[in-house]
Amino acid sequence: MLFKQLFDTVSSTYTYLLAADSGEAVLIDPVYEQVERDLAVLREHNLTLAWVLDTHVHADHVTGANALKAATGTQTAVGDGCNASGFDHQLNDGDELRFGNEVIRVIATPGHTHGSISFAWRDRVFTGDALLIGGCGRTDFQAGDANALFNSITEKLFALAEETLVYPGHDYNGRRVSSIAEEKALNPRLAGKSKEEFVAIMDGLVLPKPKLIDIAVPANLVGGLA
Ligand SMILES: N[C@@H](CCC(=O)N[C@@H](CS)C(=O)NCC(=O)O)C(=O)O
Ligand SMILES: [Fe+2]
Repeated sequence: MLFKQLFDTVSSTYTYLLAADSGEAVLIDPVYEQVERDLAVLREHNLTLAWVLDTHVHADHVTGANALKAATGTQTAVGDGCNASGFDHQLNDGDELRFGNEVIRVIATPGHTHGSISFAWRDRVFTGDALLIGGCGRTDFQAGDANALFNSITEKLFALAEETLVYPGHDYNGRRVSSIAEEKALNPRLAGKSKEEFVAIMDGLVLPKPKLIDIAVPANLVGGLA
């Protein structure tokens, strides 16, 4: 097994590389500008890219899905609820993805966007922007819904084993990994908060829109630039 957490400094995005002993690999949330880096890592470790998985239609960067597909012939997939047309597969809650002797389980975690999903693998979960370290994705665009996000986090993600490692889609403060126990106890938006309090926090956020949103969302609905 091989696992790597890769980072794009421009968008503060984490891309995850998972590989089975057979050499079949998965990339979660690749960034278009980092495709050459990702291909180099695959070559370096003699890996075959089996899947590119996007946790959602990103608003802040263009996905590397189509470019990686053009370069390697990989299959691409995104959440069914994203209504994205450019991917090979649309994923739903409970779906299982296989690579070598490894299995990834899809967990529907809507709220940051309508189609946001998380991926559970071994002792870890890749939460996209549903659950961030000490925070969560904003809910003010792409059919975001703070009520739905609260349910996704508290009923789906917090139901995972306490020791499950949480690998987020972004971190803007240099943090790399957390755990379900840590987020339950310490996440300021969630620890000891009712749904009403969480929704009030999310409604009260005043955030500028992502700089690339008008480029990224249309591109990502068709799998990104080729
Ligand atoms: N400054 C960044 C903002 C990125 C942003 O809004 N990120 C979304 C995820 S797509 C988010 O939920 N951020 C959480 C936060 O800023 O609290 C940009 O312009 O791209
Ligand atoms: Fe996002």
